[in-house]
Amino acid sequence: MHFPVAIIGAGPSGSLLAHILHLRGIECIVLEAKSRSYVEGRIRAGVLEQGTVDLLVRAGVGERLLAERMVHNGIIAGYKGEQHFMDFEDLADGKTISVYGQSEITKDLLAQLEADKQNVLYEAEVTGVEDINGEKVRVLYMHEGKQLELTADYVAGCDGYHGASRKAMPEDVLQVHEMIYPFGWLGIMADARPSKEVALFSHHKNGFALASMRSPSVVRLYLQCALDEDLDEWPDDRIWDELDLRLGANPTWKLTRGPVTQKDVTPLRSFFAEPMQHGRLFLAGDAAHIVPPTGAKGLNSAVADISVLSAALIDFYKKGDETLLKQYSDVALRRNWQTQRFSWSNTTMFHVFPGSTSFQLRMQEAQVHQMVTYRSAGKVYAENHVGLPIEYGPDI
Ligand code: FAS
Ligand code: PHB
Repeated sequence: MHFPVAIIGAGPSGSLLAHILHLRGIECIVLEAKSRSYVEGRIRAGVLEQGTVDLLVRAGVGERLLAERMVHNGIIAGYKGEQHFMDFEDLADGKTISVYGQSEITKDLLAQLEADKQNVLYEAEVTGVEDINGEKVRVLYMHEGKQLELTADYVAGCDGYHGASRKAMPEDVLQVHEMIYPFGWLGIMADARPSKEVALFSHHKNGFALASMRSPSVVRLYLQCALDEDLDEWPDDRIWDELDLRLGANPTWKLTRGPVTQKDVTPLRSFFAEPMQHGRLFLAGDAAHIVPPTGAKGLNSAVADISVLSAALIDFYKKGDETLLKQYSDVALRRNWQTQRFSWSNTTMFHVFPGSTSFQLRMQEAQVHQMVTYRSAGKVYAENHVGLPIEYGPDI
């Protein structure tokens, strides 16, 4: 079997790419290691940049998103028990962010691919990508216990951090840059009414805390914790008490509590690989870069990569123009370096590093103070949070 484009992974980046290529009649196949229900059931991101919403709507898969999303016109930044609203509509020229679960986006995309009878093969784990500098790329995969192979003009590696595609990049070509943070996030999902209109990010001497949401009746909250934090040490009441403390509860405001439905610890890491293209292999999303969730950039930067990669593949197959295919890595990296910077600076501003001195804590508080007090600093923060412009979008 030969395809113009073989896509590895049916997460948000792989499924969106397949859908956009289908809209322009470019044939492709998606190979996904897991079952459809497993992929749809993964609880991950939930905050969408304006650019992500715009592309999903333009691609015709935004109807439920627009109907069910919550629109946030800013965030609240907390420090020293104070809470300061940052008005993004004022600071970022009317742009907003949307809350709509990643699993919902994945369901919408996979349903559309099925409705359009697109080639999505589930439980088909790719075990190797070869001849990426040849005329045709060979993709080896396991399906129903059989080792199979197909070829493609181009391969899009959308298989996440642990996937096969990045491993196919020659060692003498690929450079990786990484930072493992000395703390994690203890995250809970709970059935409760959100206690604020927008997300509340808070700096506290005990560590960072974040109050976010998924819907008017489901909240998602996080506490900075140790990487090896023992969840047995954290009964629900202790979590709520510590969240209230770090988020600045006071006689007139405290969190609305409810049954905790999910509890987990997530490590924090900054990682990116360059280049994002070699030969006929293109990396996108978590396959090329991981950001700590402090800026909610993971899903959004994956979609931004797909915006550029789909535009490049459409230019090639519809106009025979390879220019953007050749520029893909430079263009995608230019924006990813900025989302990496924002996620790293947000993480270092709001989290308490082990062994921090009182001077370092004061400097963090001064940084948050600067951001919520001086318009110039507030604008830089807001423009990054709502999402930086995406240089290229698909002609659809
Ligand atoms: P994904 O990892 O989503 O998709 C890759 C797909 O490839 C998967 O379906 C996988 O099964 C498949 N695959 C892997 N290896 C394969 C192989 N060899 N063959 C075939 N298929 C293969 N971001 C935020 O902005 N906010 C958050 O709150 C947030 N929370 C997160 C929580 C967790 C636990 C994790 C891991 C990430 C979180 N992220 C968050 C980041 C997340 O949203 C990612 O950025 C996003 O899923 C990236 O999408 P993809 O690049 O499509 O990769
Ligand atoms: C979330 O809603 O899960 C969320 C929000 C903002 C972040 C990270 C996660 O920075």
